[in-house]
Amino acid sequence: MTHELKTGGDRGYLRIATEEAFATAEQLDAIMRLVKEGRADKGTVSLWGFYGTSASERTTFIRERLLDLGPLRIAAMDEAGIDKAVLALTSPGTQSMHDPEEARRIARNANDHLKDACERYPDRFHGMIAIAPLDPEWSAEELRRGKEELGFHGVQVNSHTHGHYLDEAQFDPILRACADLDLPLYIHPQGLPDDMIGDMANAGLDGAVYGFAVETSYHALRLLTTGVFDRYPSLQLVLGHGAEGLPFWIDRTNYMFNAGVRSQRYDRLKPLQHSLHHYLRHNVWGTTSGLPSPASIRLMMEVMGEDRVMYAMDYPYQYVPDEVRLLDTMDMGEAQKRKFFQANAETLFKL
Ligand code: 1DF
Ligand code: MN
Repeated sequence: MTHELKTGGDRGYLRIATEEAFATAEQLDAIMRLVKEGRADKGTVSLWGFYGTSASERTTFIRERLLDLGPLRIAAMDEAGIDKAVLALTSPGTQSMHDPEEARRIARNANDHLKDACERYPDRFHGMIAIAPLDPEWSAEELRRGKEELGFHGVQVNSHTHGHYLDEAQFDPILRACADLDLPLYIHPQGLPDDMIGDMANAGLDGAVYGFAVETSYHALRLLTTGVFDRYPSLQLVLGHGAEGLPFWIDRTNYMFNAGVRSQRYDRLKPLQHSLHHYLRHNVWGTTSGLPSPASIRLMMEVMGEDRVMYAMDYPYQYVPDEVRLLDTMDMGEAQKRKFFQANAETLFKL
């Protein structure tokens, strides 16, 4: 142990964790019912068939901690020196559901439940809005309620909705509401769609270990390459897990994207107003959830800019206080470290 972890800014910055998960009992019950009735997609069966039923130490901890928005979570934050958590309804949110009425009810109740918790701990908890992408028009209204009535700071969409992606025209009301309301759009992974998962679950690689990054980086690239940020230049996209690897790949992605546009092979690939690098530096923010790696963080800062990289823990999926110590002591200027742990999150989420 290098140093004691305390809240309150003893190292010159507060620590704000920006990808922190909670669940509601109603949400988990609905997901587990789909799994038991054989109506969930393969990715959900792989994840929640395990997290929802296993009696292992890890899964018991995760279930208990997801459902808690009270003293257990505050104690865990105190122990890891986390001053504030930006909280979102855990993956897949409502996106495994088939019935729009059920998805709307679960999202609305989760938002009200989170609002109560934020009122109990106003200096520790901040809320992200849950929506029901199955019903984009309702979701746009819920975004307005979430911002104006609940005082929330962004929206988390758990990647695809039954294999459909936010660049598709049906979801435009959601993108438009995010842009109009100035709400950051956090795209968080979930289980892979049936037509993508292939043999990945058999290989044990479908989840947070690897598959999440494949599917979520694909989702983000669809938004970048189809011109969503030319249509909505003010829209701000947030990606976890080192921006899902995009900063590492961006030169090759940009080169081959341009080659694809020039070839006119693909109907959907049209010239954009800017290079893909430009969108990473003007429309995308990256968090370090589950990726406490100074080398990766420096790469993200170099590619995206040091004003766009933020700390996240990914509680309760990756609750490792020693990772906070590692990042406290990474080789980086004081001002830059304060942006990373505190100031960038305050700016983006208007905390
Ligand atoms: C895992 C991680 C599962 C995250 C998740 O949803 C999840 C995991 C079931 O470790 O298997 O949301 N995560 O946020 O990193
Ligand atoms: Mn997460």
